[in-house]
Amino acid sequence: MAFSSHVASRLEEQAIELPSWAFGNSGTRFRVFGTPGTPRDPFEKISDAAQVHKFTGLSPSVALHIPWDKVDDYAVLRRHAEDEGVALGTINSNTFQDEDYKLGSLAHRDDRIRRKAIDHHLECIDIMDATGSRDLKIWLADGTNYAGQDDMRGRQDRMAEALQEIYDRIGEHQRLVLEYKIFEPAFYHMDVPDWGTSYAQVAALGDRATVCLDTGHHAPSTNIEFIVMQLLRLGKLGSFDFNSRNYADDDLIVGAADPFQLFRILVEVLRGGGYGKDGDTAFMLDQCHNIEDKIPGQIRSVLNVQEMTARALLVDREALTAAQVEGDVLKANGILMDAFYTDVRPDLAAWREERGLPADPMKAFADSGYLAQIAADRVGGVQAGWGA
Ligand code: LRH
Ligand code: MN
Ligand code: MN
Repeated sequence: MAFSSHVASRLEEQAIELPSWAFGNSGTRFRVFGTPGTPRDPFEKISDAAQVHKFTGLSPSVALHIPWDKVDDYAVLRRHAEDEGVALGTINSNTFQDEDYKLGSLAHRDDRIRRKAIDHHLECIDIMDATGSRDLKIWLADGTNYAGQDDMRGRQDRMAEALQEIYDRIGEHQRLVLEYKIFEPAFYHMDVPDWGTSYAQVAALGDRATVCLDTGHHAPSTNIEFIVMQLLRLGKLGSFDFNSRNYADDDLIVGAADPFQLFRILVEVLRGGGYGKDGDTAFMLDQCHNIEDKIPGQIRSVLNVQEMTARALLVDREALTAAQVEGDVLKANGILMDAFYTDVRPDLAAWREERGLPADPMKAFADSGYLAQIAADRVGGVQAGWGA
């Protein structure tokens, strides 16, 4: 079986942004295991990210995290990315690694600290102007550890005011995307713990403020595809941070723990008009590779997203609707499962070859010798890590 021309052309619309930090070393609080050839600076991270795009055709842009990817001249970094065949994408702010933010950033009681956090975001917007980025992604580590530690209502109000100041500085073609997370680093409450809070905050800001859904940021057994449906229905699903979780914010390879969940999410994305040219929901990865090689880890990740997208595109929508109208529970479910159980890998290999891409990107990259090359070239420098 080959893909229909409809499925084949819809697959061409896929773009998955890579996180620069996936190419640096990362680990747990127990140990960070380094990889030979790990990038020493943002330029090398982008070169590595470009390899993923070269072998898959799926990842034309790279997200930066500030200050992890701070450089003197962002125009130079932008040109480097373009030379490598990719663009600079989302700018992620960082208000979680500075001593001043122990008790919060945009929700902090202290005017000086709130000012510092707002100014950091304004600087990020300046960087976006230089990099040509559309999205400012804000994830706040703000929260408390103990009941009574602070006034939750006051924190919400201060955060709203600070977000407004940041939003007011966003350009006409730019967006503010607010990410939520149920817990960690705060363990009693987070100031943006769920999609509802993120939605309430961005709805108050305006049209160019939307929600980022990180697939690892929910309680176990949360129906994530329901949230996808609702945010698309409300026109507020700005972006995804894709990754996979077994326990908490594991940041493992997307689709690794539960490919069926990824499939269900993509079914709702397609249904809700969030895919490709239909809408402007950005697909991004937010992952780390603690023990596996990073570039192949990212290649595997984008292929997983592509594979589940292809399966979701195979859902027979007409038959599904008919079964739903008939109230035929098992038939409707069966139609979805038929698509999910279809092995699309041979068709995807053919689809790639038709487009001048390697049928097996994992193998083609392994055969390219790039990993051995960077291991030889990058000796002696200080490797970048998660946080540098
Ligand atoms: C927070 C988060 C957020 C950060 C990234 C490094 O857990 O998902 O997106 O910016 O991790
Ligand atoms: Mn994230
Ligand atoms: Mn996370």
